Amino acid sequence: MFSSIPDDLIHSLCKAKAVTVLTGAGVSAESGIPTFRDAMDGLWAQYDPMDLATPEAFARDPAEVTRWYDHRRQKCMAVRPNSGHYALVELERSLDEQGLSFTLITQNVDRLHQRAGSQAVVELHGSIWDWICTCCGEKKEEFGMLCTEYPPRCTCGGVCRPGVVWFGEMLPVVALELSFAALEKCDFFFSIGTSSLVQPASEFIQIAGRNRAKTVEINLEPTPATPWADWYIAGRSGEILPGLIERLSP
Ligand code: BV8
Ligand code: ZN
Repeated sequence: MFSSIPDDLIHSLCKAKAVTVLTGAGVSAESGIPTFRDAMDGLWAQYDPMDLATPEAFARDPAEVTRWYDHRRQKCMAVRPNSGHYALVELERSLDEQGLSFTLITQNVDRLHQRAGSQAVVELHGSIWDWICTCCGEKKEEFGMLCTEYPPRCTCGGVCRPGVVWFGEMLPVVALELSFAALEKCDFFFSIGTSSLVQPASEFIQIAGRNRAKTVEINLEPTPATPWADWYIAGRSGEILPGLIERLSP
């Protein structure tokens, strides 16, 4: 179970004109996708994601890195969005209906938010379903398709890499611009299911707070973001979010 949702949080959210949400791997955990800090399973248990999710790892062994991503893609294909994803779809719908603003910034690459029906999604770290040719730069989205060769090849013959942002790589400019605009505009900010250890997403709650937004963190455990949260609710997002969104409906 989780700690209860404070009335003043509900009152503040009901008055919000622009809501920005940041999600991390914890939001997909209840769908069955291991978080970055969970031990990887089976064949990959002895690997540290922080080592594999780097340009150096791909340069060293593109076949191994693309096998790892294909293994994760299989997991993503086998699971469904959970009640936390759907609660965020409901929040977006109700704000849209009132002509109010909603932006969902996700660090996740699994596209479960979009599969649940979220529309205004900013993929800060790209998508595990995209392949980008390292030679001609062509980007292909192959949702639901697994690799037949490792690494996959482009029609130009070039080697393809996963369409995600690796550690040490710059974030997509458009995703960053959309994120900072949403942080500037929002008067209510959620940080949900993230350890708040990876920059620049880990600074978003501070930016929102400095822009006078009310901030809430929903996470299994406290994080470096917790001191910046007006409210911290410990628990599972799949349990907390539906109850929270339900209390908004008149
Ligand atoms: C950048 C895509 C400018 C790939 C990811 C030194 C050298 C080089 C770089 C750096 C450096 N020091 C700092 C940096 C910057 C670096 C960084 O922050 N490193 C950290 C590790 C210190 N950042 C970058 O490199 C970024 N680029 O800054 O560019 C630059 C460039 C060069 C040098 C300096 C600066 C790019 C970062 C993007 C990396 N790519 N993903 C892939 O997926 O394979 S990051 C990846 O890990 C995820 O996308 C996510 O962002 C992160 C994991 O974080 P979380 O999502 O928070 O997941 P985690 O498992 O950690 O936590 C889950 C939480 O949920 C837990 O707290 C848990 O308690 C909770 N939870 C679990 N279940 C539930 C739950 N909560 C609620 N309900 C539940 N049911
Ligand atoms: Zn190509």
